Amino acid sequence: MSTTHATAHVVRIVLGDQLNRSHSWFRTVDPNIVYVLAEVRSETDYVVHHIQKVACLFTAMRAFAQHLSDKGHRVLYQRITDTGAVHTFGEIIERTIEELRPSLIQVMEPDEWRVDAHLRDVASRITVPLEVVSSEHFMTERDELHRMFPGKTSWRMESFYRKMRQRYAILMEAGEPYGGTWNLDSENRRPWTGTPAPPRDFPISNDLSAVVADIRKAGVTTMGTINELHVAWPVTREQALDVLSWFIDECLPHFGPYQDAMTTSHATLFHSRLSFALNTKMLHPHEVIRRVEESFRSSEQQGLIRLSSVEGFIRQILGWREYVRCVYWASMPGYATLNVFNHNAPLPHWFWTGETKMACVRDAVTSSLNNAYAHHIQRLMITGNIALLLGCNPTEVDAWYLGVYIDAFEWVEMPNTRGMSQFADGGQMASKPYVSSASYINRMSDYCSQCSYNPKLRTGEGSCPFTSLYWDFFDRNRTVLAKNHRLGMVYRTLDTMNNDVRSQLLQQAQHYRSNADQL
Ligand code: FAD
Ligand code: DLZ
Ligand code: SF4
Repeated sequence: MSTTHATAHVVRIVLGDQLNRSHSWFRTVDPNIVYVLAEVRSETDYVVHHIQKVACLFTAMRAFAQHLSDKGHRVLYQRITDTGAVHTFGEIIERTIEELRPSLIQVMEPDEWRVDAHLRDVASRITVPLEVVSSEHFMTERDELHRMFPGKTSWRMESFYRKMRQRYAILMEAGEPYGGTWNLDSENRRPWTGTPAPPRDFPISNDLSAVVADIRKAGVTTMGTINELHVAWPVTREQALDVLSWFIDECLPHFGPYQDAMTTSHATLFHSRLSFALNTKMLHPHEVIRRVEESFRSSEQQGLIRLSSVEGFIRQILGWREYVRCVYWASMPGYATLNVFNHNAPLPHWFWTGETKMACVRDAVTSSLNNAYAHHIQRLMITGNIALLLGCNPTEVDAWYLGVYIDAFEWVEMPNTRGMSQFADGGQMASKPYVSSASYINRMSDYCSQCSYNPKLRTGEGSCPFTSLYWDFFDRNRTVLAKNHRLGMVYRTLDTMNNDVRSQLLQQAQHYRSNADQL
């Protein structure tokens, strides 16, 4: 890579999650423009990240810089171990100004409020103008919700999603949703009992030992484990495209019905594992959606791929992914402090070790620590569920999710965690809290048959913690939740419960909450 110190007219900073080869910046090669990428401690240390996340991100950044250099662009790349390395984006910019004397600094709009605020602060201090351009990645603008729903302060994903389908003519026919229905979520709730067969081998295995050595040498604190010779995440666009093809061939036909299924025998089942490639912008959401829709339409005659799978998958990307980003930008920075239930319990130690007797939590946490991954329903209905039922502090919950997952960047992590999963925003995103007792987990997984607890027991020795904690959660949060019309049935059941039964449930829950570390 070029490290020339000749001057440059323009310096363009590329952040670690902006690895978009198709960005208009890269269309022409100009010797007056220098691209800067940097491994910096401000980003490795704002939370304790999973080792796979840092290793994959650095590898993807290095590969991207090499790609730009191969195309003839001038590139400056700072490795975390470089002598004299500086460790904030501001210092990188200041040093670059000193060395290259540019007349303009450009950045693509960052996706996190924290970095956005930092860059605004830097812009106010430096003498060279700092210009922010679009990352050309998302299918909406940051302030989309205000334009889509003027005057509203809470927004539902479903109306957003329908507008997006219409705007981009995705799964539409003559102005109507393809097949006559917008949302086939009700068809996406089958448990998996061994058939259909799980997908064949994932196409990616990377040797990341060199970059892991750099991370360790630099003394970055990380969590989780890594088999550094075989890391199964895409780190280049080519690899990301291979994962997309693998997903379409191996997983998409079954994605819909088994989207919410959980099993100890397969960590990812029919999920795509595309989130890291999407969030680092190696793939564009529209191209993923297009490929999936095209493969559906071309297989339609043979009926290989169900509409519920295609619609379910597209809804995640065109709907949820864009929607949470818009919620983030419409609600920050205040969103990061919301805690409607005043939950303040610490996160139990087993979030960091997986050492719990609850088989469902053990599987979801162990997968998270070993793979930097858990699929959506594990994040929402296992780890998120137990954290909410135990009354954990949403800031601690946020930090765990932001660190542990390969795909975690605050713009997508926080609305999902603090909003959807912890309901800390009081219902800005979700119409009711996503909590469940043992019966849901037992129906959707094979966990309970392998557990020390009994999903059928509500109280007493060996009773499933989820069940007593579920009733306790609604009982103690009555003032916030009782008026929610979607919870009428829950409160009617609680109120007509035999007094002895209710107090035993609440006592059991109190016992579990006081001994959360021992669960
Ligand atoms: P698939 O199930 O194959 O879905 C396809 C794609 O749809 C994903 O790659 C992702 O880009 C998108 N998607 C699906 N659900 C969501 C969603 N709720 N919000 C945004 N995009 C979605 N996703 C992240 O990318 N980063 C996070 O930090 C993150 N944190 C989460 C925290 C919690 C508590 C919950 C409940 C969900 C979180 N999600 C997050 C959403 C979702 O769980 C992951 O996107 C998904 O598990 C990634 O795996 P996959 O690529 O195999 O997804
Ligand atoms: C997540 C992350 C990490 C761990 N390290 C770096 C880094 O060293 N350099 C960098 O440019 N980006 C990194 N990132 C991604 C940034 O945190 C991300 O670009 C911002 O938070 C904006 O979303
Ligand atoms: Fe989880 Fe309860 Fe089932 Fe055990 S019995 S796996 S704790 S839901």
